[in-house]
Amino acid sequence: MLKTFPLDSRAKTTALKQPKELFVYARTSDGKYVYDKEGVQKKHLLYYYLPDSYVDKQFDLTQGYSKFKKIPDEENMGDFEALLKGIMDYEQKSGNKIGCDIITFRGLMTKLMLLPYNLTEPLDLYVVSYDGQLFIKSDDEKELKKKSEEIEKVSPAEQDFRTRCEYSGYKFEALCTLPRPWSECDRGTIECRPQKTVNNYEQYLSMVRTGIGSVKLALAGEVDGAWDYLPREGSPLGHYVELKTSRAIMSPGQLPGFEKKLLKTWAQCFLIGIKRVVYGFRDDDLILRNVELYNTEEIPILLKDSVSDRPKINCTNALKWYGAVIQWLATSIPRNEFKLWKLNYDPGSHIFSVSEAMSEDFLKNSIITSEFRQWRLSLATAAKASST
Ligand code: 0WD
Ligand code: CA
Repeated sequence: MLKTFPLDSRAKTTALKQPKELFVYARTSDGKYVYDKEGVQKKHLLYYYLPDSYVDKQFDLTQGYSKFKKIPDEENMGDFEALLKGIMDYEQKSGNKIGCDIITFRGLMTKLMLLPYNLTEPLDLYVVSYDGQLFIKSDDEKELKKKSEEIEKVSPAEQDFRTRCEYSGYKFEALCTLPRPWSECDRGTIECRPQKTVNNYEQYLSMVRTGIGSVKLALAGEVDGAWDYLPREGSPLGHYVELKTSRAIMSPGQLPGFEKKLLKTWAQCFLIGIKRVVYGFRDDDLILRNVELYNTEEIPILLKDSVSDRPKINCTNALKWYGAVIQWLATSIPRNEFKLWKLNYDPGSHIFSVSEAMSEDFLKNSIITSEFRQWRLSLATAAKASST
């Protein structure tokens, strides 16, 4: 069975639910995952701190490049097993199943939301319908293949520059964050930051419940740090900050590229309720030149007068597409059966479709781990027993 969905579909209204954090988890520097809330918050959340005077120091964002502790690409795909463990842990503590229609990574929903702006790029996702919910994950094999093909296309010199750029992003994060709020850090911790070795193993992840139209989603996303502090009560989402680096804009010709990045950043933050973005602008030698703060809610206004056309950037339009496509997914894929589906966009034919994946039972079983299935079975049994 194949179902297609037109790319010009738009929802009439885009009623949004206020995002709410359900739980947090973290990936440690040795690639393991931890789930205890207190420990995760205490040990793994970073705090933003970069006074303006630091920016004048012209930090070299490639410093320490040779010591970069980089996680291999194949180990850095959206880790579904870890996400399911987090859900299980949360459900065991609360005694209830997460009430939502779709469970996935925020990054995948960013891609889906921006599909009308990336019509030359394929999108390959798996959807597993299980226990009344849709679990969406990336097709890791295809993602890795895309990545290695990208590398083959460019010269070794260009490849080296790209890896340095990637490093400079993580370096910027290391430079402008602290392991604890500023007031609790000693001078050494603050001043040693330029020398700190950089790794991209460590991640703080937040699972957020949100919704658009009548569809509820649980999205897991990486959070770079806290802008100010973590409140003892109330939602932490408004206190988080997203960190980015970009090439300093030196000519009007570079503006459309930045606008597209800003659109992506907006979607990324908007989806899980992150209110602030800090951009570090660097020159072609990867020297930090300028730092700027953006409020997520201001970005659509900034982009209203964007110079980019074909297609013209418009956050409301992206949101209306997202509302429509999410509604379609939630209603067109039956959820009462344990089944594997494929969600594809093909840039050649411009066809966006959902199809049943045949004879790939092992895959659906490996996506939804047996541990998770056992847990959900026991939850269903308990619910049945208490209702009779
Ligand atoms: O294809 C992959 N390797 C992906 C991995 C795609 C999407 C996610 N992930 C992983 C992330 O590493 C993380 O563990 O899934 C988890 C949750 O990610 P998310 O928040 O849903 O992902 P997204 O919003 O796409 O990206 C958040 C951050 C990125 O920050 P920037 O500021 O660059 O957007 O996750 C990292 C990156 O730090 N990240 C990646 N790092 C290396 N290769 C990649 C990637 N392809 N994608 C995301
Ligand atoms: Ca970031």
